[in-house]
Amino acid sequence: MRDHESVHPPPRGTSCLTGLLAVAAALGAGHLLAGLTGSPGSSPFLAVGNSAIDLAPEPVKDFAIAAFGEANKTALLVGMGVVLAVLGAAGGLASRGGPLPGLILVGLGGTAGALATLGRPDLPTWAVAVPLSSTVVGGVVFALLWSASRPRGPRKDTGEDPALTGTGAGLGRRRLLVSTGAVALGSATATLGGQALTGRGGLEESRRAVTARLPPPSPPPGGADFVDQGTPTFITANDDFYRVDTALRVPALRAEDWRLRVHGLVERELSLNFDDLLRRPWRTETITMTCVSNEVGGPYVSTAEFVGVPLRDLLREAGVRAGAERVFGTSVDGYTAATPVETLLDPDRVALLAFGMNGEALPPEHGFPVRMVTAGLYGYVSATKWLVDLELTTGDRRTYWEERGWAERAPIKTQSRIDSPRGFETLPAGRTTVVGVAWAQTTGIDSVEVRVDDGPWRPATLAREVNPDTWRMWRAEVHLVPGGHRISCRATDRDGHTQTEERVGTVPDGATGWHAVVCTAE
Ligand SMILES: Nc1nc2c(c(=O)[nH]1)N[C@H]1C(S)=C(S)[C@@H](COP(=O)(O)O)O[C@H]1N2
Ligand SMILES: [Mo]
Repeated sequence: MRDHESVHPPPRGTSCLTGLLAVAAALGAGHLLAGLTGSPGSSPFLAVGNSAIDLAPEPVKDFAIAAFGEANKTALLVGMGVVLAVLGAAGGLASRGGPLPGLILVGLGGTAGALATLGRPDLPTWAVAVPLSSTVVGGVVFALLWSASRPRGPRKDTGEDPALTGTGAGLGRRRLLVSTGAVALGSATATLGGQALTGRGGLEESRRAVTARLPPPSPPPGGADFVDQGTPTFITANDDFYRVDTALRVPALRAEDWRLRVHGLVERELSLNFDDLLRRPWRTETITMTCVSNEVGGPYVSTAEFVGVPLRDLLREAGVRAGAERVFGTSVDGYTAATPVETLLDPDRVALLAFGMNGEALPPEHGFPVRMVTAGLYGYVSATKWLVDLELTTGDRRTYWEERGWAERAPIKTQSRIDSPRGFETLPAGRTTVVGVAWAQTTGIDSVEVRVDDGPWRPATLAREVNPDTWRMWRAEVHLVPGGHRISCRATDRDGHTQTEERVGTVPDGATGWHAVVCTAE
């Protein structure tokens, strides 16, 4: 039989498609299996993406945050999609002479998926079965499509072109069409099925039930912002609240399934479920949170009214033993952060195990069902989301960000930002109003000053102070003669410390420098 057949390499487009579809089938199958086994993080696409985030060198992460802002995860997913598509197509092309290169590529991809899964702290070891199975699916699909893509026709020496004539070729094309269509449809269905299974099932219901138990949000404090002139609103709506985390897929943890363990250097270990937590006295606290990755003038600062149980109460209930220096928190996705014990025990410090945010249960992206919030410390040492474990420790265990070069102690630095005019805006010459925000959590803002070019510093008018843990809006009238100008601002906190002009970057413990905008008056 074989003697009378000759096998011709398929058109290049078909070869590319074969590789692409094998990748799609493998990832689709993995996504579906991850959903079926209830371990969404083992979906090969997500596991590799998460490992990429964890392994990315610090400058790459900084670049991603700076270039894509809060869309950095979408950018990563799209980038991975493009890379995988190119690899799949290349594997298909390389396999025109025989299926081995493509199969090797599938195997390499599977190895990457397996390693990524094994490396995730939040996944059980058995989850490695998910990328392994999807590798098998990818390999089988590739082999089938590869053989279907070989047009079989009469031997070449008959002089006939099998691509143009012969019923064998026609049948082959139909077979190819049907199998590629089936694989494409199957992959898409599996991906959507996985998406549905790993999705927000039951999460919104759980959030609604929590929201129903919360007091209504306080009315926004009057006189605390200059929204009409261009500052943010004093309270940041949940949808507008900045978001920074390492979670490619937002953990879906229902309040009903949540448990918190408090252990380590304590007299009595605590293990609480959500109802246990809500039985303790709550407080409502308005706090301005800030990310250490916020550049001078940057957007990673927002304010919300949080509802939660003071961490101090829980720590005292557990009984802090001598030698405990840090409260080491772990999130359900394996992220870790540590806060000094003395800060959390300080009666003057606002620090909550929060479950409410602006009158609602925490949104999933902001840590539902329970997160920490601590006034005055950057988020990466004080605000662990999806919190499930608190261990009182001595100082020797490193956290996620400490392993990546960030400081152990990270009080928020006094800062101010100009919100209007915007950089490079053109304004009418003459009087103009400059507005912005300033923050010095726990201390409070004493004054903000503004200057045009190298002119004298002039005091800004401050909006009402709501509490020293929140930002403070300010405004100032300036006079602009026609031409280009540079408007700068600086804040002084109640400790009498004025922001330094010295520009330092965000690593390792937060940026400093004066914010300035360049604009033109005509
Ligand atoms: N589980 C988890 N919690 C986390 C993080 C994270 O990556 N994972 N990032 C921290 C950082 S760096 C900051 S600034 C705050 C941001 O909280 P937000 O996204 O609700 O604004 O969350 C903190 N909590
Ligand atoms: Mo952060």
